[in-house]
Amino acid sequence: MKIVKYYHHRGKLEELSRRHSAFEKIKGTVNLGVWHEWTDSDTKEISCEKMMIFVGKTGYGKSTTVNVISGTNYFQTSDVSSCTRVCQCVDYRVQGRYWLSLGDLPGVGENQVRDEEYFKLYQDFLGYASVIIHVIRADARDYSIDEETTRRLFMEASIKKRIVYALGQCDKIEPLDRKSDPAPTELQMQNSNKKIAEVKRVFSPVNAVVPYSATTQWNLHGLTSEIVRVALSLG
Ligand SMILES: Nc1nc2c(ncn2[C@@H]2O[C@H](COP(=O)(O)OP(=O)(O)O)[C@@H](O)[C@H]2O)c(=O)[nH]1
Ligand SMILES: [Mg+2]
Repeated sequence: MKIVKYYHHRGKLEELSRRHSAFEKIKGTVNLGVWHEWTDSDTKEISCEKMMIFVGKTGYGKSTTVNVISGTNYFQTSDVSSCTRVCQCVDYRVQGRYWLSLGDLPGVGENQVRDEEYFKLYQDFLGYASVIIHVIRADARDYSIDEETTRRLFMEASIKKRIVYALGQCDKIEPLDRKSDPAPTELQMQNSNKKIAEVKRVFSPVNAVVPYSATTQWNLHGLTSEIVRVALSLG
């Protein structure tokens, strides 16, 4: 299996943990658990990685989420067309040759031919990823493509326990509110909790379903904490 990723940035873990303190916990773990070996095709340098990949339907906010978590603008985002054709990453050095990598994969649900290509791409990355963040949209009513993704790729117990369901775009949950405070109102919270219950019923997740908004950054820390928790719980 040959998988290809392009990195936009290689920095230090501190860059990330300054923004989201949960990532600090990765620091002392280089001698523990599973790290995947990776050979850079250009430099032939061998590194050990924990990779966290973002998957899901196109337009759900995967690229926006990686941008706001990393505090970068490397990942192109779009309302109209999917921008990502390969796995694009930002990498952070934990220590020595140990790296943490955040990867943005193309979104499915654009058209059938492309979906087949992307499901294959997801499959190739699944064995390699420490955490799989399946982005679902809080204001979506139809989960058919998300269910198909789950049915085709995420049924095995060893994969299921690595998935975090990220319930994105919570700022769009009804009833919409124009106030400047990013925190959802009481009524939005109630509807968000109903959505979480629905996602749990449809997908039977092993780990938490985390509501958040990439645009307002509401509960982004909740999301990064759960991602790191899953990464460390699996070693
Ligand atoms: N209101 C709102 N819009 C968002 C949020 N996250 C992403 N978007 C918008 O949704 C569109 C698609 O986002 P993108 O990151 O390109 O989705 P991707 O195809 O899953 O990578 C863009 O116009 C984003 O600005 C969010 O949390 N709230
Ligand atoms: Mg994208």
